[in-house]
Amino acid sequence: MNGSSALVDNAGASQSRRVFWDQDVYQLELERIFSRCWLMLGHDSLVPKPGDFITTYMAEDRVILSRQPDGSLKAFINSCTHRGNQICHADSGSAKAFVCNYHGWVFGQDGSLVDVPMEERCYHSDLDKSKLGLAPIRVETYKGFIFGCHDPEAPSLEDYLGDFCWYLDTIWDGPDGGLELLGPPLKSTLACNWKVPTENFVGDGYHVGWTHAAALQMIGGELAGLSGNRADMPFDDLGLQFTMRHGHGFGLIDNAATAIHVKRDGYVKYLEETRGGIREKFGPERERLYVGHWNTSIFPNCSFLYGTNTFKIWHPRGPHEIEVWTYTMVPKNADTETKRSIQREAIRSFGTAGTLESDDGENMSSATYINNGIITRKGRMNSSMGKDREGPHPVYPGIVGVSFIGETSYRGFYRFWQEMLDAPDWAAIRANDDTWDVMWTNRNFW
Ligand code: UNU
Ligand code: FES
Ligand code: FE
Repeated sequence: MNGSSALVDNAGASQSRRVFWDQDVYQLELERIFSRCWLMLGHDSLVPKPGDFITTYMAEDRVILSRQPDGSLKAFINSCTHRGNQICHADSGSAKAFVCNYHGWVFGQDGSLVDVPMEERCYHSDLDKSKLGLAPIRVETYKGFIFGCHDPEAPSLEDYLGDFCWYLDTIWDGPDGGLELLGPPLKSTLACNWKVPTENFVGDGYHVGWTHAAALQMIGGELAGLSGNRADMPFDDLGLQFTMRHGHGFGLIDNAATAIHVKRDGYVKYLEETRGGIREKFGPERERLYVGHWNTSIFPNCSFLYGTNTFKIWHPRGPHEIEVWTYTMVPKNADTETKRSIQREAIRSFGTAGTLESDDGENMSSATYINNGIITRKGRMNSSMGKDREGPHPVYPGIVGVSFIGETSYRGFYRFWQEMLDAPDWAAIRANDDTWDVMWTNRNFW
């Protein structure tokens, strides 16, 4: 498909509404995106000791992530190789083995089948246990964040994150030891397509002053000026927007990292005390990032706000529903009270009933369900803002848009989404590595 009938039209910066609605698009996403990309599983801090495990999802597949006796990590499908029952029903814990409820097959911390009730009497040495371990999943970590991937042909996690590592290091490495995730996650369901919150977090600077007008007034601080899109808003000087190979991206609001924090000690002080270390370690361009607020998505379905420090996984549940898992991201070496105050503010703003979270929820649902109308569904959505005001940048990797309020990272997200849907395998995606950004590089904006 091309032009106006394409799901994604890169030149025209528009998308078919079917991307939020159609069951066959969703099935293709499960096959071509969720079965082949690196998906966020968690963080080292959630499984610190040998034997620790969490259960989570990769799209709709249940998985177990388990810390091994040697400190490494393994992940496997949480479904018994006998008759398929779900094995582990706990959200997290510590276990020497996982025992299936149904007939009692026992799987080790590494997912191997280690014991079968009455094995000799029932199977007469005919059962090859070595072939009946839980289906393994590739696991790799970057700066403590744990990802899983089903596709052996996918690039390494570091290559998949690509240029985004340069940005992520600023906060995932930080001044001294990086971040941790505070769980257990808050869980809620939202009646929306998984890409609506993902696109919102990757690059929707436009909605902040409008959707969140009342909340921003209540909070005050650096973002109060955005409330209601005031005419004196410094449009082009608010920050920048970034998109990368593989669809990751974020929007930066300068000097606003701690904007949602009502209390001005604790985290605010922590960032002031540590920004010098960031300048030394990473240079002034990344010190700018360190003291700015980020709204971010890691392709396909993990998002976070740095500064606000809410951390989200949008688990799809069909095309029209998601389960939202919300953690809090905190600096590992901050003191306990600072961590607790970051967590309180993150949950107050972007927890299940958070002031800003609830502002967004109705839009997410409306942007999805409106498309049950057959005529409505045949229309398109527009993401053209700032289209001629972006490009490769002399300092910042990837493609950079000139204002926080723009749709650069929307365009990058949907460009790669379509590429993944079209590509038969990772070899085909790799073949585009040198040319993925031609829609930007043929002009020299910066
Ligand atoms: O809604 C958001 N993504 C947002 C809200 C971003 C920054 C501050 C407040
Ligand atoms: Fe943007 Fe309605 S104004 S969706
Ligand atoms: Fe929002």
